[in-house]
Amino acid sequence: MKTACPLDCYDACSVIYEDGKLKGDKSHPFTRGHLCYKLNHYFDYPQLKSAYYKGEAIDIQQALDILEEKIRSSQNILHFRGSGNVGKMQAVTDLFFASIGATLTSGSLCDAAGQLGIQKGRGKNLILPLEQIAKSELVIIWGRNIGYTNHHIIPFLEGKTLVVIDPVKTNLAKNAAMHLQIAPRTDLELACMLARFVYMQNREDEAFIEEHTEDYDFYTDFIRSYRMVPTTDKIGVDLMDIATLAELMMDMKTVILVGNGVQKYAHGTEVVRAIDSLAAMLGLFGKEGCGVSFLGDTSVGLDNPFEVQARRVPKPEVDFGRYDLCFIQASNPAVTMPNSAKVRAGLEKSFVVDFTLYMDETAQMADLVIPAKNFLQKSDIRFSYGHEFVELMPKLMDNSKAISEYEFTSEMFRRFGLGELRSEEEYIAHFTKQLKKRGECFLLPSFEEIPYSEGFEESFCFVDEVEDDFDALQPGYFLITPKAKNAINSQFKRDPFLYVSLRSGLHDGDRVEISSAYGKTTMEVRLLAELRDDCVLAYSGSAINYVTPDGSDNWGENAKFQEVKVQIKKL
Ligand SMILES: Nc1nc2c(c(=O)[nH]1)N[C@H]1C(S)=C(S)[C@@H](COP(=O)(O)OP(=O)(O)OC[C@H]3O[C@@H](n4cnc5c(=O)[nH]c(N)nc54)[C@H](O)[C@@H]3O)O[C@H]1N2
Ligand SMILES: Nc1nc2c(c(=O)[nH]1)N[C@H]1C(S)=C(S)[C@@H](COP(=O)(O)OP(=O)(O)OC[C@H]3O[C@@H](n4cnc5c(=O)[nH]c(N)nc54)[C@H](O)[C@@H]3O)O[C@H]1N2
Ligand code: SF4
Ligand SMILES: [Mo]
Repeated sequence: MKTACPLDCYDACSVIYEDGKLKGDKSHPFTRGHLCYKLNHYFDYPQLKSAYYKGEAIDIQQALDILEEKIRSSQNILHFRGSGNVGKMQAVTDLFFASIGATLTSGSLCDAAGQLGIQKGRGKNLILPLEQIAKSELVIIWGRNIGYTNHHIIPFLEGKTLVVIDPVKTNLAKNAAMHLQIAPRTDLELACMLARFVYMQNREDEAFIEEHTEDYDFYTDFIRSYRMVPTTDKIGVDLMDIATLAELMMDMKTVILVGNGVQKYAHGTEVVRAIDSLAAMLGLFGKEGCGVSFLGDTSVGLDNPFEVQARRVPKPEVDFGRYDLCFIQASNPAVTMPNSAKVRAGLEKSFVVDFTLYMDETAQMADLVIPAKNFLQKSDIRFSYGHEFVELMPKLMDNSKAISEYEFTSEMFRRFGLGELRSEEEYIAHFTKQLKKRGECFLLPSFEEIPYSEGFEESFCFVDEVEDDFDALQPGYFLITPKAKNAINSQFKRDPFLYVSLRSGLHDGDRVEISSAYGKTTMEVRLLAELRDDCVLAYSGSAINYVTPDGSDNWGENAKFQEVKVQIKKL
């Protein structure tokens, strides 16, 4: 029986469920028969078997009675939905919470900064199809750790010249033709330096610039405002290496795989826009074997029945303590949101309902816990932000001890006299009928073999200014906080350690206090030879969010986990 992995991952694997086991789908052009640790160990992490009220097991109907009463007596309700499961049916709950006047969220903890940067340049953030990646000659992996987060793409990179831009010498960097181990937070400067080399040699794509872009002169003024020597010093790599990479880009069909890592900053939007601008200068859009792939926007061209008008608060700015009732769904903010001390103080103050799969930190703090069905126990459909395939996720088994998001919403509609929801099948069909097809596979509604081959809706708009007042020279280490190999953020096997460089003076097993202007925590140290001396690293899902900054990036949409320097003290 075929379904798909529900996790928030580029790969969106097609999954076969057979004899109680989850296996990769050999016939799928992308999954090619392999899953990863997370799905291979899915059943090692048992889901909740009951609802809980103040720590006592109760049945689901009682839990819904309590919730109903609480909603009726609350003035100020928050609906906070995370990315524990990225199936489209997750959002059905928005219909209910919007109808009762609750506050929903906007923006994200994830990729909203980069997404906006792309929209400002290209208009739409279209997904680059795998075929174009496979047809490229040079692949630049820029702040994306594909060995951990996107490993099914590796076969598509075979035989290509690989360049990695990452402050960490990732496994892929070790095997790449070139690794630019830049200082964190210098990607915008690097993009501008690369563009300067192209400009100096008059190797820009003049026809493309003429036909598809505007204000190129402002862009060239902008890149020339970065002086070569001080900027290269800041980036922390050899100027010759930057020149060499520029040469490669001028000569080869280039694809850039941009990851989440470059945009966890206040100016993340401009960072991604600067990378896109470099690509536009070289005419990398609308051509075979070329393009820039970020976390793509699956909502382009999709009519989504769960899109609602509602009052919204930007996700990174949510203060749980300001609501009488916080309804949290598919998220573990006690761990995954920045500034954990503030998040936890807020959760303690408010009445918290957690609709979730596991008894995680947020569930342990919740007043009421509602057990969710897992992806095998409900119907859904999922898109990918990394490739063009869409997967159906039919219900394969039942579970009377948990409730699906659809069932929950339908019951709440009934209790609050909001009328009948459309049937679950109708909603799924609403999505399915918009898909394109190739053989047996479904493709995104916005799928184009070569995105932007007809140009952009409006001219491409280059970056020409950036607001950046972060003091990179302030004392302390840069914090790198990426994704762990065997976890999806706080789910599955977390990695709790603080990684430090060999020259940090610390040893494996040392306990340290790590602190910043936002808070502090203690962690156990592991040495990591692959790290620059000016950085420390702790994975998503660890205790690191005690030191990360809350609040939004400059455009008010995204978290900025790495906009901070941290101090380390041996205990
Ligand atoms: N330090 C640091 N923090 C980060 C990041 C980072 O890189 N570094 N990354 C950020 C990013 S990019 C993201 S996307 C966020 C993600 O952060 P979250 O949205 O909090 O995602 P998860 O940690 O995956 O937690 C998901 C929860 O969803 C529940 N769940 C799983 N499946 C279902 C389901 O089908 N139904 C329901 N109702 N619940 C379900 C699980 O019980 C789990 O507790 O974390 C952010 N936090
Ligand atoms: N195994 C696993 N897979 C996952 C997830 C997971 O938790 N675990 N989470 C999923 C989610 S929610 C998301 S959003 C995606 C994100 O997946 P990716 O796009 O891979 O993002 P990250 O792992 O956050 O960071 C990627 C790389 O950016 C580097 N980096 C950090 N700072 C900088 C910088 O300033 N400049 C540059 N150039 N590089 C920098 C890091 O060292 C890291 O190697 O992964 C998804 N897939
Ligand atoms: S987490 Fe990603 S790689 Fe692992 S099975 Fe799911 S989609 Fe595939
Ligand atoms: Mo994410």
